[in-house]
Amino acid sequence: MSFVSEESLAEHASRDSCWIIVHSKVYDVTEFLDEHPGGSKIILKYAGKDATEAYEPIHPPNAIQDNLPIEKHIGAIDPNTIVKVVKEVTEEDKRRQALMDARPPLDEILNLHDFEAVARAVLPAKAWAYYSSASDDEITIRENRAAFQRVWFRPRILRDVTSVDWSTTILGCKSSLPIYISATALGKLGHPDGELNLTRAAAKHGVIQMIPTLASCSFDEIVDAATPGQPLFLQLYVNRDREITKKYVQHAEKRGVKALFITVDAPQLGRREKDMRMKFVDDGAGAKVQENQKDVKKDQGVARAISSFIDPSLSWKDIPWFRSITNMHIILKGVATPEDAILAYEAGCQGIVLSNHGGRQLDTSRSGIENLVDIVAALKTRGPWPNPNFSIFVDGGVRRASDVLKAIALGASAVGVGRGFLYAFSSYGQEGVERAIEILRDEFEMNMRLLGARSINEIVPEMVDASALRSHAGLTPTDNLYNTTYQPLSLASFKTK
Ligand code: 173
Repeated sequence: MSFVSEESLAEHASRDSCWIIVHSKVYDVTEFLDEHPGGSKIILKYAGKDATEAYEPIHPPNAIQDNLPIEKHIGAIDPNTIVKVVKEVTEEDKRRQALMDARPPLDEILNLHDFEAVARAVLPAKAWAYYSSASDDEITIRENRAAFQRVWFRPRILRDVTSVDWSTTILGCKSSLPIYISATALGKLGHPDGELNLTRAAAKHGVIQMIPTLASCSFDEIVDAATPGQPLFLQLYVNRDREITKKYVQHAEKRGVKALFITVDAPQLGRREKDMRMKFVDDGAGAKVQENQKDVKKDQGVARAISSFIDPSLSWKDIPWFRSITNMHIILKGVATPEDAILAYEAGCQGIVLSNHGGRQLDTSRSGIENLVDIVAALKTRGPWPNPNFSIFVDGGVRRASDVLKAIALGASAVGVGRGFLYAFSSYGQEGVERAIEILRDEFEMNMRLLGARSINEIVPEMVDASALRSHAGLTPTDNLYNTTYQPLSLASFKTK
């Protein structure tokens, strides 16, 4: 096999003819330059060179192979002769490395907010902006926290709580906690091992991971990293080309995925302004989105740039089609009203996630925990409750086991945690995720004892007072840990000379 030579690479290192290397393969991207959602400038920086490092964290794994016409696949490169782009170490890199070296020891991390504080300090600005951002004025992301504070406990006493058990079954799969790891995109922005940090920690601790469609690692890499029989769910963004979605779904089922969580709250991505402001920061790793292009919108952040395949025409009419292509459980992720909860139930879905996408979609939409109350009441009018064939999940703003217990008391089967685990691996890798799980486990033990519930079944509606949940005003003690890690939005900055 002959490799593409260094000489020919050098000849194709300009706007007129631009070859780049990704994962030891050479691609001719000349005609694609002006179509690149991230702008041509960033690609040209790697003309004739290896772009893998910059490409990896912000592209779905097979983006190039799958989307570039085959005649543009030039060949392979001898891995030993790859022309590396020597990444200069910036002052910012040095500052972050110093913070990495000075991270609190893991055993001094006491709660999930601590991971968030460390992640905020050590992540590249672009990654932090992408992960932490929410839509518009970021009211909903903060409401997600505040809403849990409006639910108060009504603990029972003298119940012999010597042994307490917080394990449960989620969609037929055993779980050591009433929590699953919710899908979050682009894990490699946070850590070189990306989502595999979650897979490995989940395997060790009996937790279920929901694989994101837009993971940085490929679907198969993640499934391969799982232990035999480890339960996995899949989050699905539905492609405009249904054949692609069908193949993806059927492949997932073949590989043993147990449930399909179809995201239904993102026909278009929300405007996340922290992420969008990053287009003004060129750290050389792909953040600078759009400068001189007319055909791509100037205000895209990382997420919008890679989400154009998502089909906004998705509708209730598609649900029977999903049922016809898979036997996996079908769960709609992003339900926010009793009307839609009932439609999902009548459409034969096996469950719903009451979610506002971590506050990243419609701003000033209500929290999942608040919607839970209305939705359970509506479903009770349609048949026996709890219904073993229809599960309700909640996500958004979960930082404590007490948040989870409140959701369970109000009728949720389990709760999704996205950013909490994302920040754990962004700051400490797999060990961080393991520590996060241990912290939650300790919190479950303590809170269940104090609540007088010895098992998940004993967590009943009478154990909470949710009468203030609907009230969006009022005095509540400040959630200091959350407020300290929360980064306020910023306004446009003046030009500096
Ligand atoms: O919330 C998100 O950022 C998200 O779901 C997404 C969607 C498309 C591309 C990248 C991320």
